[in-house]
Amino acid sequence: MKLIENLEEIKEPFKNAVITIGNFDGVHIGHQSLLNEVVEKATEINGTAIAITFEPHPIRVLKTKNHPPLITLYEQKIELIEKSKIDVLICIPFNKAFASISARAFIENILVKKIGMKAIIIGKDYTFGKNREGDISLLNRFSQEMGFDVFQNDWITAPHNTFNRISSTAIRQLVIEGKLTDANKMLGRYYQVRGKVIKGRDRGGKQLGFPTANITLSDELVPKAGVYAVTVECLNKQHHGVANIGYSPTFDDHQFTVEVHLLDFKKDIYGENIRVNFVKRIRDEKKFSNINELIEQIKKDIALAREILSA
Ligand code: RBF
Ligand code: MG
Repeated sequence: MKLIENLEEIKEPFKNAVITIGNFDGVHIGHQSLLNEVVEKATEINGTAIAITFEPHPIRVLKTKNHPPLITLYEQKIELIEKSKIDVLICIPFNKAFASISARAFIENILVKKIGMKAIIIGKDYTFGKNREGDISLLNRFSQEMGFDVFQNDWITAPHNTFNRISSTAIRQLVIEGKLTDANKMLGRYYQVRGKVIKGRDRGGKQLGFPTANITLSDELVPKAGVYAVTVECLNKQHHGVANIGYSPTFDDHQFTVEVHLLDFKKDIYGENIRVNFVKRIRDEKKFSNINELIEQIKKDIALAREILSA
């Protein structure tokens, strides 16, 4: 996949460009189906499969207060889109000036003239351009005059819970509520956070016998406090583990931490960048009346995590 992070890099239109545009936060199974359709259509017409997205995410630029936490930060989004066999990913630097371009000018000058759009496939609720004027019906109006086809990608329904369709909003909500099994179904993979291992309170190993790697997260979206069965990518290997998210209420330092205990693992990983995949929620965090009760509970958590992760 070719990554283009600046429109100036595009010197001539792509051959038979089949395009999709979106924010693709999470690159969930709905986005994946859209990207697959683009790849299929491009293959049919011997063309170029192109995804266009924006960086930073437009909600970061247009909505300064209370924007929702992103499911995937830029790097992970690129990695996930790359898996879809898209030929070219164009990440348009997004700012207020760009946001003020009319939908018509965006379609005509950028999509058609610069990129060479011959077909576009977008989700039915997607809007773009100044005042969000750009949508499927506007594209349909210009399609003949400007010479491209328009296809609508239908929503994928989510049969298993309260949300009736796959969406980034639904996934954020599920992760915040700790409903990782449902979130994972919508993502088509395990929800992942990334971060660096930092020095903790030096208590897990010494007092409890279960050392934990404490993580400063790069990610914004953190699952609800509690204990989870996880896999951890670290030093180019995948390990099994248990994560604890929360305030460790048995102690009274009231410090929010995200920590993982790796199973059958002894190395020092301070300073390493690691990735944690949330496979399944095990339980709520609890305040124990003594350390031994906490230790007994952690042993049970580990046994359960082993079962979950070996299934
Ligand atoms: N601390 C608590 O106060 N309550 C808990 O329920 C709790 N559950 C944990 C489960 C696991 C699997 C792990 C690894 C840690 C847990 N902790 C819990 C956090 C523990 O107190 C912490 O790792 C040590 O205090 C070191 O920071
Ligand atoms: Mg620790």
